[in-house]
Amino acid sequence: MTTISSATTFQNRKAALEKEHKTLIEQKNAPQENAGNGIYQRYQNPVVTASHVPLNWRFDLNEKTNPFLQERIGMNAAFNAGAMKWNGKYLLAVRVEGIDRKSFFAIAESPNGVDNFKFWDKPCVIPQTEEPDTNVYDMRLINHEDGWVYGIFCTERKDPKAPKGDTSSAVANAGIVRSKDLVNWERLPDLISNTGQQRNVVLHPEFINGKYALYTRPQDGFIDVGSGGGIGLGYVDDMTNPVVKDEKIIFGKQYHTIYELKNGLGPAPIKTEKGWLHLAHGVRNTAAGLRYTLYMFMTDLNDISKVTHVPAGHFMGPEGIERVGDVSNVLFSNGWIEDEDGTVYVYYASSDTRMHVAVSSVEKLVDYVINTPADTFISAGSVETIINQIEKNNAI
Ligand code: M1P
Repeated sequence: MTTISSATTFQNRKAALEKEHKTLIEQKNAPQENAGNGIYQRYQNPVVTASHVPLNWRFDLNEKTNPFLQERIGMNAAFNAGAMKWNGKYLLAVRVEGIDRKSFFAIAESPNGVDNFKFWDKPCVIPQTEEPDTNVYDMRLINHEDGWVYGIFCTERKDPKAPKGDTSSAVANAGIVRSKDLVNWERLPDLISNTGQQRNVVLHPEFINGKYALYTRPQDGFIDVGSGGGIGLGYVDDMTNPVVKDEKIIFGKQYHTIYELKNGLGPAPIKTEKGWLHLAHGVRNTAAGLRYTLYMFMTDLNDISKVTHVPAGHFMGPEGIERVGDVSNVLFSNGWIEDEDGTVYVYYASSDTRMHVAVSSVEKLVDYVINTPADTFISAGSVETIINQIEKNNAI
């Protein structure tokens, strides 16, 4: 009987792991081969997964201390990434989740926006407030006109009011950091609002009447938005003292829609000649649990509280492999990039597990948002909308 020496095992395993990792990172991505819907084109491969996390984050690579080359720090998922173009590169601020259930942020960079995403050397170090975050996730990156890049994320801590023995109740709020280089992050105080817990908070990229404008999502509980909910809008005088004033719901949840149970804004909006383009997620309940889809809407260029266009239904819903993961039947997006030529890279996560990209353009998205029929909220209305289209087509 032959035995494999630990040295051989170590060296063989190291070579095999490095080869697998390189192949994964360097795998070319291409648009899916179908005619699609004319609005966006999904790409074939996920752009970032837990397996993209560098080997030296996961493995102790010292043969003396790890002779079997075991994975010491496992990664569970890589999803819900903020996005921005930075020095000509496409960056994702990925929510990486370890197998210890803790999420953290790490920047992955691609030369072309669709493949070759490589993580920077180390995960982001987020300074703590007086009360440490138990978990942080879903960072939105916003290049604000004040010259700072803001990262607004959800910070979660144990609910101090939870009854004894309740080890799962939590409180969610918006944590805020800012940076000039995306390496060194300055922590600002957490958001101060009077409307309960907060998640999916996003900073508008421009000042509005000299104030910072924040999209919010007030909620009564950690998961249930309760009587609260909807996408809110409020104003902050100074981000170093982020007290939200005049918070009003600009896009509420609505009966028998894809945002019946709750909704939340995705990335910061894109400015176009016709209005501000928004990407959001809507949640409805089903016998199989919650279903998260992405939807779009537009707000007025001069009054960002005024919703001007809302296409009916979802923009993207989970398909195929996207339907399966740690939290199945979920699409979530908190990052997109508008390129100089008007191309839009929509980065979306499926089922709280992996990141994908779909490619569109400002022109196509504006056409979609403005010219897609709106929801009539009743079946008879949907039939009327279809018949109108058939008759217009018959008249061509
Ligand atoms: O599990 C689905 C999503 O649930 C939450 O989003 P929301 O507050 O809108 O329901 C977040 O935890 C999000 O990270 C997660 O993807």
